[in-house]
Amino acid sequence: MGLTLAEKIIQNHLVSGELKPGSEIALRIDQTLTQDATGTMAYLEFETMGVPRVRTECSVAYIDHNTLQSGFENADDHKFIQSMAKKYGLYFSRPGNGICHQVHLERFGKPGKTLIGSDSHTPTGGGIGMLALGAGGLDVAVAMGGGAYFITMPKMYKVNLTGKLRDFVTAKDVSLEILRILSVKGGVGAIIEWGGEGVKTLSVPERATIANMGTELGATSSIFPSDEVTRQFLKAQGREEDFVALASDEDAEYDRVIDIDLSALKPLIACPHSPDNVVTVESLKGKKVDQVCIGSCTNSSLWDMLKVAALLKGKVIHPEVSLSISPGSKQVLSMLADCGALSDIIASGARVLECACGPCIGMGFSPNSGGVSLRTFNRNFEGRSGVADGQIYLVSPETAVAAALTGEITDPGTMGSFPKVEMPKQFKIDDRAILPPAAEDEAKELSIFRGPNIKPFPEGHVLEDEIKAPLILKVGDNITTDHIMPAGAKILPYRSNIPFLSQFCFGVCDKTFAERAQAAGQSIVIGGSNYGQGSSREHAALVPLYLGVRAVVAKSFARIHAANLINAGILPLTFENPKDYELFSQGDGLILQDIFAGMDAGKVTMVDENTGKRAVLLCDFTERQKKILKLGGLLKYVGQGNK
Ligand code: MIC
Ligand code: SF4
Repeated sequence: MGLTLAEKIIQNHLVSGELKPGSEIALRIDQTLTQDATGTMAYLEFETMGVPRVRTECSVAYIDHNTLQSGFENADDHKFIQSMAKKYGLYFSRPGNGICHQVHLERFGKPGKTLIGSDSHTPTGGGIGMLALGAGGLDVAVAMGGGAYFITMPKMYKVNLTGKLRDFVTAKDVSLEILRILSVKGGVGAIIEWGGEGVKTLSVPERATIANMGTELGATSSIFPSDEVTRQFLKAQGREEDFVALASDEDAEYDRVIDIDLSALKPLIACPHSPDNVVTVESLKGKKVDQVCIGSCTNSSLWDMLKVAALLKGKVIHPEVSLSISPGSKQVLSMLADCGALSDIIASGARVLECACGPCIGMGFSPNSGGVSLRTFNRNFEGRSGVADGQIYLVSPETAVAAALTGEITDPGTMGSFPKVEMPKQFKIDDRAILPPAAEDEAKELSIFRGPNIKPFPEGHVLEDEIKAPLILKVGDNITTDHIMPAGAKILPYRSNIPFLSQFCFGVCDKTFAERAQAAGQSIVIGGSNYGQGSSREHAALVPLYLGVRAVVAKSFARIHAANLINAGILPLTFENPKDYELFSQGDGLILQDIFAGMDAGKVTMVDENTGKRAVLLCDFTERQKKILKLGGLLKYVGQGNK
C-alpha cells in the first residue's frame, strides 16, 4: 500500500512510534516559528532549559500580534524577544514586517520540511507542501532545543477537488464549504490532504488560505502537494532551490474522501459565532453592514490585496461602512505601493492598518455596539472582536469589498464583471526587516533585555493519588481558548504576566471565575465536547494552573489544548459515557480517586462527595504523558534530562 503525502513526511521525520492512527509518534522538527503573544512565554521556557543555541535548521521569532504598544509592556516584550533571537540563533522578523504565517510562506517555508509554531494557524505552511503544525509554546521551546514533537498519529482525510473556481468565488469559499461539510470538530485527529485535478488551478497563496482554515476544522494539519505551481511561487520568491516535487502515492489509502467541485461553489459566509455556521452570501442579501475588515493570515496575500484594490478602483466605500485593510507583509504592502494599487485602496476611503494581525485578535477596530462586521478572517468566536455583542461574519475578500461598497451583504457576483488582475512574475525581495542572529562567539557575550512586565510563570504540581476539589465551573460544547483566556487590546499586552492575566480567565463565561477559583485553592472544571478549540495559547492552561485548576473533565478536547494542559500538569479527562456530563452541577464537591492505578488502567472514577454520584473518566495517557503529569508538567520532565 502506498503512502499519503503527510505519511511520507512523517516517515522521513519519525523519531519514534509507528504510522498507526491513534498511536503516539515523535517527529524531528526542521523549523519553528513563534509570534510575540505566545513567544515571550516560549522564550522564557526555552531559557530555563539551558540550551546555548537553537538546534533546528531554521527558527524565526515574529512580532505581529501585540503591535499597539499602548504602554511599555509590548515594547519591552518585543525587545526581550529580539535579544533572545540574537543570542540564541533565531531570525527576528521586526514589527511591521508582517503576519508570521504570511512571511514564513514567502521567505522560509520549504516543501517536505516539518514546522511547528506557537500559533494554531501554523498549518498555513501546508500550502507549500510542508507538514506544519500548531503547538503550545513549551512544545516549540523543546523543539528549538532539539527535542522531538509528540503527537497522536492522525487519520488521513483527502479532499478531492475537481473543476475551477468561477469569478468572485475564492479559496476562502472552499474553506467555508469544507467547514459546512465537516463542522468545527470534523477534522479532529486528522490531517487533511488536498488533491485532485482542481488543485492545479489554485495558486500557493490560495492553497495557503485553505490550509490556514483547516485549523478551524480542528484538524492536526492540512497539506497540498508540491508541484509546478509551488515551483513557480518559490522561483518568484527567488528560492527555486528550495523546491522539491512531492505528492501522495497513487495507491495511498485515506480514512475518508470528500469531493468538492470548485466550479459549483457559490460565495459563502460564516455567521456569528462559529466558523462552521455557513450559508450562502445570497441568502443574507440586503443585511445592513457597519464594518468590513480585510486582512489576517487567511486573506492578506498580494493576490488577495490586488483583487481588493482592483474591485475598489475608482469607487468610494458606502458612507455607513468603515473599512480596514491590513496587508499581510511588508512585501505585499510595498508591492501594492509600487504598482499603484495602494492608491486605489486609499482613494476608496479604506483605513490602511499596519501589516499585523490587528482586528483579527481584537487589537483595535472593534465594531460598534451590536455592529455587523464582515471580516476576511478565520475566526468569529464570541467576544474576540473586543465587543461582546459584535456580529462577526467571515467572508472572502470579494464579498468583503461588495459589502463595503454597497453597505449591505451582497453577492459579489452581482457587481458586474471581474476586473483583470495580474500577478507579477517576481516578488519584491527585501529581507532587511528580518534580522539574522549573532554569530556564536559574539552571542555568548550578549545579555537579555527584560522589562518589568515579565513575571514568573506558575509551577505545576506534583500529582497526588487523590484530588479533592470543588467543581468550580461547568461550561458547554465548543468552548474556545478565547473563552478560557481572552485576548484583545486590553489584555494581550500581559501575556508574560500570568498573575495579571488571571483576572480575566473565563471572563466571557463567568466574570466571578477568577475570584472564586483563587478562593477555592484548587478546583476542577467540566466542559462539553471540543473543549479548548481555537488558538494554541498555552496561557489557556497556565492561567487556570495559576488559579488552582487541577483537572478538566470534558466530553472531548481539541488537540493542542489537551497537550497544553498536560504540559502544564493539569489532567485532561474525558467522560467514558458523555451523558454523565449531566450528572454534575457547579459547586459539587468532587473527588478523583486512585489516580495512579487509574492512569495505568486508563480509567479513573470521579465521585461527588455529598451525593455519591459517580462517573468513569478516560485517561488514556501514553507513558510519556503519565510521567509529565506525575512530575507536574513538561518543564520538569525536560529538566530531568528527558526529551
Ligand atoms: C489566534 O488567532 O487566536 C491567535 C491569537 O493567533 C492564537 C495565538 C495566541 O493566542 O497568541 C492562535 O491561533 O494560536
Ligand atoms: Fe494573527 Fe488572526 Fe492569524 Fe491568529 S488568526 S495569527 S490573530 S491573523
